[in-house]
Amino acid sequence: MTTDYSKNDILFLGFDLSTQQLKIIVTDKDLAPLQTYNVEFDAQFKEKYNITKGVVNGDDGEVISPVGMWLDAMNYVFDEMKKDNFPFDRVVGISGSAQQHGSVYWSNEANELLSSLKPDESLAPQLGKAFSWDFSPNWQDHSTLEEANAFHDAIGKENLAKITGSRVHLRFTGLQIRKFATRSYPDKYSQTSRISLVSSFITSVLIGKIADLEESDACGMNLYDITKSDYDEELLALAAGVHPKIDNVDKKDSKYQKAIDDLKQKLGKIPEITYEATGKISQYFVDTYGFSPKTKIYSFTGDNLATILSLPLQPNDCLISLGTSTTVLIITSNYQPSSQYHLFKHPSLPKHYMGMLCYCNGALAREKARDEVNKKHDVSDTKSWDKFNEILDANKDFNNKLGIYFPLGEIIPQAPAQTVRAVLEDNKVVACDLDSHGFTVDDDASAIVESQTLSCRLRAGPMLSKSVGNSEEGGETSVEELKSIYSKLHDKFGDLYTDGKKQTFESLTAGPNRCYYVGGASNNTSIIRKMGSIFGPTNGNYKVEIPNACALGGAYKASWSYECEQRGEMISYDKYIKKLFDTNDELESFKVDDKWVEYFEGVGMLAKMEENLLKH
Ligand code: XUL
Repeated sequence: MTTDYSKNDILFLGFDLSTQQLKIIVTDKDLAPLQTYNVEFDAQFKEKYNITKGVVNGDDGEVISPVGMWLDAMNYVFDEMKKDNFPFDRVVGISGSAQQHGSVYWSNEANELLSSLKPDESLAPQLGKAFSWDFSPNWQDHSTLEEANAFHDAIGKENLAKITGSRVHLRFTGLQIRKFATRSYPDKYSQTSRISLVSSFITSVLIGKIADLEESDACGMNLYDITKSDYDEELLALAAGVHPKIDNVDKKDSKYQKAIDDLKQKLGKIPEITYEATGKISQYFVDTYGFSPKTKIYSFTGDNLATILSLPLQPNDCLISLGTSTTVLIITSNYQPSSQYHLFKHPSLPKHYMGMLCYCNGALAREKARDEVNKKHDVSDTKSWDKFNEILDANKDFNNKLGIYFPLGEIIPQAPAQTVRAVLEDNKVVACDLDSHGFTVDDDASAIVESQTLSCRLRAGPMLSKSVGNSEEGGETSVEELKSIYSKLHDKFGDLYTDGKKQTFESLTAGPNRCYYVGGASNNTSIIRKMGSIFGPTNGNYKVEIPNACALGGAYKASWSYECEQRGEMISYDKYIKKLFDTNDELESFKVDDKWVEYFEGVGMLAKMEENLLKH
């Protein structure tokens, strides 16, 4: 379908380079999405690159993506746009997103090759020699257990989270670099002139020279000290394989500092978050596709970071993504790191962060509970949510029953697969089996949604702690009442700890500003109403559909940056993006009673249950 662009004097492009496809979205200056173009890697490049679902699976959990395939994908999508008579010359700004943590290894010839590309010829063959390795570790890679142990032993879990915003994760770039430099390809490492993240790799191709890393995406490396806004030298030593304790290299040995400086130079500097363009589009794209040479390229970022740019999110807002897994993204000015979640710098709001909670057990666990409910009630359509929802709707209040439903091993809290049910009896948390202590299969329906939500809400608490009492609508419980409820909770359960941290009055009583629900289960009204009543945002719950969130976030980053540049000053991103409330029909608000305070007992129960669970 051809789009009529005659009314659009200026256009923006947002890229999303994900594991299985490259998508480009076109937006106008009013943030309206006009058209999308994409290429599925398996559909076009399966044989050429020997991929399955966009990646090559190697031994020992190695998962890698061919870099040449990404270049082919860029040509493919731009060629499609050209066939569609897309007016490239109207594009004034481009930004976008890419899968996080992946790294690209450039050779010494890279800059020379990037800046002298011949028009009308494909990128991949021309840039064949620009890489010291033709692959990029994919975020699904789990071949770095050895490196994880090294980081862990040297720095410790909580300490690493404190410095870099995340504990050790197998996919994180620092570990991948250590594996590359010390174990898999030491030769190629020494032939590497620069290392990009996937996000800065595309920025580099578009501007025709190697671009700096983008600061928020750089927080996903386990190398960057977020509070100091600089690399952590000890972490660089680990990645470069010269750590005194782990690699037995003496700090006085000249090799030590040389290796650190060398890696620092390979990674390049990390400029702070900015609206300023990284550069103008390279001559190759001007000549091959007809872009204006004035087209600005604004730094690309990670896909999760771009997602938060696609919605009118403000500080203290939560975006709850209810897919196979559950992910909660939180906009916060509180740097409260924990080994249980991630913190990244916010890609467009200085002095703000994006918190990210990732749970493995989301939809699958709820589906299991639904199946059992349907079995008990002889529901003929075994996949129907009607009975489950009926139970959920009937149970508006907390009824002292919770469960830990982990059909898969869980990340938050880190625990093996298990199911634990418990009731509150005489102020004590009593573990029980099904059909004992009054805990029935029907109770699983409420207990699973309540427990999952409580876990998210609890972990979000410390990040939201400055938000108390900021309701636009008013009417929240008074501080005195809250204090008395909190002290009763304390009398009952004593000090409550989540992930080894005390749940304070502030962290418990802090509330989100707005909550947005996306993904499969957000279409289940009963589930999101229950979740909304526990999250208790002060300014409303919204269900949204954002099918192209990462690409859209990229396009909005471009249009915000462009407007800032026009005005010569930074416009606050949350104010800029607020106009989406007027233009986006997909933002559906729903009202539910705020039951959070009533769920304080649930907080106590869950904390005690997790304490016991983690002892296993
Ligand atoms: C985030 C992560 C994934 C990828 C997916 O930490 O690894 O969400 O970014 O593309």
